Amino acid sequence: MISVSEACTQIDPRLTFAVYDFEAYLPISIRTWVDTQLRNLRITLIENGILADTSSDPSASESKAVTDARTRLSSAKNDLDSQRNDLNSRTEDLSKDYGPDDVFRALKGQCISTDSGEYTYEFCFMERTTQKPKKGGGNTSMGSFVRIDRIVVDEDLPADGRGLGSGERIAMRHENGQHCWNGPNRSTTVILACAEKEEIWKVFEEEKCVYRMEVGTPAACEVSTGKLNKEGGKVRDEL
Ligand code: MAN
Repeated sequence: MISVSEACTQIDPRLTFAVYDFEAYLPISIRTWVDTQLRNLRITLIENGILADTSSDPSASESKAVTDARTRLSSAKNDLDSQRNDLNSRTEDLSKDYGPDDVFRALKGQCISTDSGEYTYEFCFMERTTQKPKKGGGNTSMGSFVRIDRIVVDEDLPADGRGLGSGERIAMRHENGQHCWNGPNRSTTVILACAEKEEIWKVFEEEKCVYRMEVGTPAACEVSTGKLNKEGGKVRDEL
């Protein structure tokens, strides 16, 4: 049993002096009654979050109301942090070049692949190019997307239309892929031309670990039907 003065101290330290002498003069039955009342009062105060519950953890010095408020504050802070991160990544994304009129934004992360020679090649729009040996083994990075350029090509267009043709084309540069033994870090230029659907037409290794992919996409049709002209490009649209 805690003494009346101890119980009072836990409720309010200023009560110690007031009850210290008084308690000694009380008959035991009344002391027990006062003690029970104080216990009940203490329990009520703890249950209502006004007083800290130090019975199981003597070092606890916060009331439930304060602990609850602290938990709410910490969760609001986490929420704010995640919204800030989200805003930062959206702001960063808005400043990225997704091509004329952002035509490649909708394709971001879409991947297409084809087999060529000993490898399967994959191109993920606005992200990366990779090479994977057909007979098994891990992926080799052929570069991460860095920027969109325009290059002039001059090639015969195959009868099926699946080729670059000639004129100015969008080129997506991918750099800093896996280091090539005795050579550079792998890099890839993906050249885009108009097609009915996304597909890789050809893959070349122009020099050791420097790759070129020719890719068809409807997004390149939008670009070649005037958007480049508006910006002063000299497109000869032969598709
Ligand atoms: C791998 C592939 C090839 C490349 C060689 C260079 O075999 O990535 O494309 O030419 O490594 O050692």
